[in-house]
Amino acid sequence: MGEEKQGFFKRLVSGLTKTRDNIVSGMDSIFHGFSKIDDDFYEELEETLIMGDLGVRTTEEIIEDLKAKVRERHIKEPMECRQLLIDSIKEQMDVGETAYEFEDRKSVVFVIGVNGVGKTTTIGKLAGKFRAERKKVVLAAADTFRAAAGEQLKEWANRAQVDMIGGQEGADPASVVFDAVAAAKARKADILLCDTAGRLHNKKNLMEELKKIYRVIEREYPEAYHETLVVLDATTGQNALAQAKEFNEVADITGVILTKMDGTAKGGIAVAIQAELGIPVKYIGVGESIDDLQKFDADEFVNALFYKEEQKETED
Ligand SMILES: Nc1nc2c(ncn2[C@@H]2O[C@H](COP(=O)(O)OP(=O)(O)O)[C@@H](O)[C@H]2O)c(=O)[nH]1
Ligand SMILES: [Mg+2]
Repeated sequence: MGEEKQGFFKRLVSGLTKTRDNIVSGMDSIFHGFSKIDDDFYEELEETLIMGDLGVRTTEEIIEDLKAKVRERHIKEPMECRQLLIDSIKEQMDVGETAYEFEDRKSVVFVIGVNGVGKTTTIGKLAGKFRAERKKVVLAAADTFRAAAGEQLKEWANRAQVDMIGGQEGADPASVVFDAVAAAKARKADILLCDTAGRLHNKKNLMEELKKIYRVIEREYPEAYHETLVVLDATTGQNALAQAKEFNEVADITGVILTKMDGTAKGGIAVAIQAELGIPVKYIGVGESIDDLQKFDADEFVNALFYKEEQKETED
């Protein structure tokens, strides 16, 4: 591992402490506590995975896969199931090539999600990241529902040193996007990031609003690549999964951003979301400051989750 990568991995490991305590400690005591692989063993594993927020459906698939592997390979020792289980979880999370294509293309990124999940903060972090990569970024404050929302995004725009296009409180979000597209074109921006209001309580409205905005983009900015990212608060566990499903019904979600992964024991929800919806988790939020956003890599995530201190010497 390169130094940078190792630092990143360590941060991931420490960020997942609570999730690891929640899932992996329980699992390791099952692996140690059972002397043979029987129904009770599988049942206890299943319970631990469900308690760890991996979701009922994903858990069942993981256990079935584990059983098949144990049969095929004539495994007898419960401890040998640890690695098999890790492999099964990784396979469940496989969504093919995770696309970060938009990062390298001229693109428009829509950020949606219910109130308080961390949309505005995440846009600020993304702006900071792209700006550090010397990309030209424009922000659109299309959350015109509250004046404070535009002011909050403006602060992030200043912090990240990028331009922001806003509108009056109550303005039509599509008209803000229209202005932002014009600005992005005029300034030859690489990425236009759009903040939206979190109103899911009226699905039909949201769908209509998004359609209207997409029409503006298609007409005014046909050369841009589209990305619609839904932001979910990891601390809400199963509720985050339910929100992802609802948003997926009204919009073509191309990715998920899981925020507040710092200090939650419910990080296992990343597995459930990716396995059940087949939509990649692209970034995770691990704090409130501008650098607290990481690219998500399922394999690395599972490795960090199952990381043991004694592995350290052999990997260094
Ligand atoms: N600990 C932590 N807090 C976060 C994270 N992302 C956002 N927040 C906090 O969540 C709260 C709501 O964020 P905001 O961006 O305003 O949510 P929005 O309503 O979806 O735009 C703020 O207090 C943020 O600082 C994260 O990754 N970790
Ligand atoms: Mg906001």
